[in-house]
Amino acid sequence: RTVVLATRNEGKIVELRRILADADEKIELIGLERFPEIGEIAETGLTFAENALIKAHAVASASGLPAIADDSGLCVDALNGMPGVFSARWSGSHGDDAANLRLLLAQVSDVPDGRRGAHFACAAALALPGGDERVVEGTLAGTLIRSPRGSNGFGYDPIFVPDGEQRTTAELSPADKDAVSHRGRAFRALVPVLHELLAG
Ligand code: ITT
Repeated sequence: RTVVLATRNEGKIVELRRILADADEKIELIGLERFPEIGEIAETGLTFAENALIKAHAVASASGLPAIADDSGLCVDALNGMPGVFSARWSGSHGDDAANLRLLLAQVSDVPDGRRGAHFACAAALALPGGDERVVEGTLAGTLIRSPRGSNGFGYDPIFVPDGEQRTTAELSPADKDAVSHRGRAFRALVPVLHELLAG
C-alpha cells in the first residue's frame, strides 16, 4: 500500500514514519519531494479537520495516489484556544518553531500556575484521488511550564507537560511520546480506516 505523506514539516515526518511503521509495516510512505510540482497548499480551514482534508485532497488529486495529511497545533486555555490552527505561523514566520515558542511563552508569562492548561490536537486525514475522504482526531491534555526543557520532538514540546507526567514531551523518549501523543492517537486510529478505504 503506497500512500503519499502530505506534509513538509520535518518533525511530523519523523513521527509519522515511526507511528505508521509501528502500526502496520506494510504501509509504504512516499514523501512530497517526489512531487516537486506540488507547491504550497493554502490552509484556509477554521478547524484542524478542515485543514487536514484540504492538504490530503490537494496531494491526492495532484499525485494520483492516496494521501494522508496531519493538521495539528497547541490550544491554550488562557488564550481561548489559540494558537490552534495558527500554531505553525503564530510568530508570523511559518515553521519558525523557536520564534513561535518564544512568543507563546511571553504571552502566558502572567498566567498563574493552575491556569496554564493546554492541549495538543491532531487531525489525521486520508483522501483518495477519486474524492473519498476520512478524518479522525486525537488530543493530549497538559500544562505549560515557564522555561523550555528537553530536546526531543519539535515545536512547542519543550514547554508542554502532559497530565500525569513530570517530563515535557521534549524530554519523553520517541516511543513514550508516540504512546500518548495527539499524533499517535490520531494516526493509530487512521490505520484501520485506511485499510477499509483502500480495500473497498
Ligand atoms: P504541514 O502543513 O506541511 O503538515 P505545518 O508545520 O504547516 O506543516 P500545521 O499547520 O499542522 O503544520 O502546524 C503544526 C504546528 O503545531 C507545528 O508547527 C508545531 O508548532 C505545533 N505542533 C503540532 N504537533 C506538535 C507536537 O507534537 N509537538 C510540538 N508542537 C506541535
